[in-house]
This record gives sequence, structure tokens and C-alpha cells, in this order.
Amino acid sequence: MSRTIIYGTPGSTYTWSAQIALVEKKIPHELVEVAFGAHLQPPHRERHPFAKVPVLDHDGFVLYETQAILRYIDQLVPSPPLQPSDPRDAARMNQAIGILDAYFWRAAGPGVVGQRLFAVMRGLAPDEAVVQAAVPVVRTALSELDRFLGDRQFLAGDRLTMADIMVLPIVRYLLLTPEASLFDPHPRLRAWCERMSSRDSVRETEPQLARKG
Ligand SMILES: N[C@@H](CCC(=O)N[C@@H](CS)C(=O)NCC(=O)O)C(=O)O
Repeated sequence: MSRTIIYGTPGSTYTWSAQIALVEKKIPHELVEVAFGAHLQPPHRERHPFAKVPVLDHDGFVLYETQAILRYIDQLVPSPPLQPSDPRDAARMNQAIGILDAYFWRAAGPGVVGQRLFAVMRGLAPDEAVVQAAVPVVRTALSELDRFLGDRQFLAGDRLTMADIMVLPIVRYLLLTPEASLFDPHPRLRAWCERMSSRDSVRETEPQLARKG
């Protein structure tokens, strides 16, 4: 019988994306927690030389980089597809993922959520300068994602794709911060987040830290 393991840190957005994809594909998996800090040490460092999470182990095939994990899962279990067949939708999906990886996650994650939620949880005051430097990038990313969404149900068309799965977790955390007000011009994006959050795959894998209250 095949065995699928995700090594991840509690609360990690990228780990959450990998888990959502596995549940969408009905691939049973085990989450092995890598405590924060342990990701910098062996044995995790041997799985991921850049010391990040998640890492997938599928029957001994070890893979890191969330995009690569999602694309692998999508080829392994083709149904339901997580990539559009329409070339323009596929291009938008890739663009949204590129924006997430290159700009949005860094600004929203370490820039806003890291300061507003995680620093505060450790008893530290948020660094307002870091938050303020991140806000313009977050604002641009939200505006672009809203434009991609348009009047459709998902970020790259009328079906769930890798773009929705990769973008949702950081959006969920952002909405727990005072910078949730950056969504005010984008009610469609908020509605998309609510639709996504009601999916079984999202609810079943939701980290405790991402829950309201
Ligand atoms: N490009 C990587 C990014 C993964 C990443 O940045 N993960 C974060 C958690 S969401 C992490 O491991 N942070 C720990 C650190 O930077 O020390 C991917 O797509 O998997």
C-alpha cells in the first residue's frame, strides 16, 4: 500500500496548500510535524537543503517546493484536474502562483502576518515599519488577484486550480489581521475566500492558528 507523508510546521501556509491538494485528490496522507526551529536541523535539513516546509514523501520519493508537489500530485491522480486545459486560464493560474511565490507571500507572510500574529503571539510588538513596507505589495497583489477572479468562481476560471489552493492559506491569515481592511475594495475576493473555506479539503486541513477567535 502506498504511503504519503507531508512534513510540515504547524500553521505553515505552504504546508496547508499541499494538504488541501492531497485531500482534493483523495490521497490519504499523514502530517509529520516539524517543530519550528527543527526545520533548520537534521533530519529535516536532509529532506530540504533550503530548510523550509513542506516536504512530500510519496513511497520514498521525496519532493520539496509546493508547486512541484501540487503538479506531481496532479499527474499522479488526474481527477479532478487542478490545472485548466484552456491555455489562457492555465496562463492565469501560473501567473497567480508566480505572484504568490515572488511577491505576495513574502509581503503578506513575514511582512504582515508574521508581525501582526506571530510576533504578538511571542509577546513581541509588531514592527510597524515592516508592516508598512509590505502593505503596497499586498495591495497590488489583492488588486491583481481580484482582477483575475473577475466574475468567475475561481482565480483561473470556473474550476478549482492550483492557484486557488496556493493563494488561499495566506489570504486566510491576512484576514485575521488589521490589514484585512485591504480587502475592502475587493468584496469578490472575500466571497471567494468564504467559498474556498467551506470546502471539505480546506476545513479538514485547517491549522488551529488559522481559525478565527
Ligand atoms: N518555495 C517554498 C517556500 C516554502 C516556505 O517558505 N515555507 C515556509 C513556511 S510557510 C517556511 O518553511 N519557513 C521557514 C523559514 O523560512 O525558516 C515552497 O514553495 O514550498
